[in-house]
Amino acid sequence: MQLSFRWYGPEDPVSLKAIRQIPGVEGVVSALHELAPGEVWPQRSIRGLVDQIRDNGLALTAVESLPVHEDIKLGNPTRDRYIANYATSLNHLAASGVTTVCYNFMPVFDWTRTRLDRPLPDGATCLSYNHSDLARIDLSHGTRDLPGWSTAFDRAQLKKMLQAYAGVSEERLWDNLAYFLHRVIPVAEDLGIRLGIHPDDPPWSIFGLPRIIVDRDALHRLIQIEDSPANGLSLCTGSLGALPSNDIPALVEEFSRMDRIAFMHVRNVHIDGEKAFHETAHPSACGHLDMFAIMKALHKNNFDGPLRPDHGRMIWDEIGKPGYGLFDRALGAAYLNGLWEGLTSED
Ligand code: DNO
Repeated sequence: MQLSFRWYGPEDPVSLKAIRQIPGVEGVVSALHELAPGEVWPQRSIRGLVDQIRDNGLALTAVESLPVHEDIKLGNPTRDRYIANYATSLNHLAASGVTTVCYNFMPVFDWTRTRLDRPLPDGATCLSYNHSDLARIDLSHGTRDLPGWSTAFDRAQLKKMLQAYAGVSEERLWDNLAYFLHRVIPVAEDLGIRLGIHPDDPPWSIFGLPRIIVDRDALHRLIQIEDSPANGLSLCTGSLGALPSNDIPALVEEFSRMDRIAFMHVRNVHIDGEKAFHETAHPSACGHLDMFAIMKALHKNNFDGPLRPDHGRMIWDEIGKPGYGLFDRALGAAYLNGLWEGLTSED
């Protein structure tokens, strides 16, 4: 595996220098965050990002994310133009040596939580989700009251977006995903790029919107749409792990054996009840996932793609982007590196 760390670009309060000082971390996962979904990623900007990372002694091990425009998810007639742009961006990324690209197919909202600062008994804070709290959020005046999304949509924009999805069933969304993959996977394959879909987080419908990348059946259906190693997964243990019926070590074992994991997000989660969870520190003892079993499955199947610790708690009075501070993620990286060293030295 290539141990990596998410970096939000020059605006990130966590510097490349700090990331380089985390033992074992070889690279960062980043994106051109200033561009809107659907825009072509210019060669020059990609090269600038790659050079800046390299000048700091690291590599760009994956792009997270190259976002999919809503018109593609909706199946609107304009989608062909955005798919062509996507293919152009893939070409430009390949020209700069990028080989792993993460994306998701969640309508309107990416990851969603109901609290960004839930206090834990030890004084840390974490991200958490409770479906009944979500149900109480009033979207009639936009996303104002939705944690993490407060400035994303005003009332009119959100209304329009939710109305557009009213006619999109889960099956329609699958059709739209297949339409997209039939066009971009052959391009990625030719370029030597692996696309990895990120599961829906949380893995169930929110606000009546369809969400489809939620469990083992969905992952199988996805990889069969285009039977190519270029059509892979960004397997996120915490997203899928919010559903106790998802056996995470078994999924990691199964899909890494098939060589369909392009990218790994490894974090732990504590289930608080039905459709309710909070995020914990990475070690197995802190949550419900068996992190050793996850790393063991990857090791056994010679996983050599990028892997990153995922969200961290806020600890040691750090102030930063919820889920993406330095300290707890660095502890996560060191822990995952330790598990890996243990596995490797047994070879
Ligand atoms: C959350 C992340 C996601 C992920 C996208 C990938 O912290 O894992 O936002 O980057 O869903 O497209």
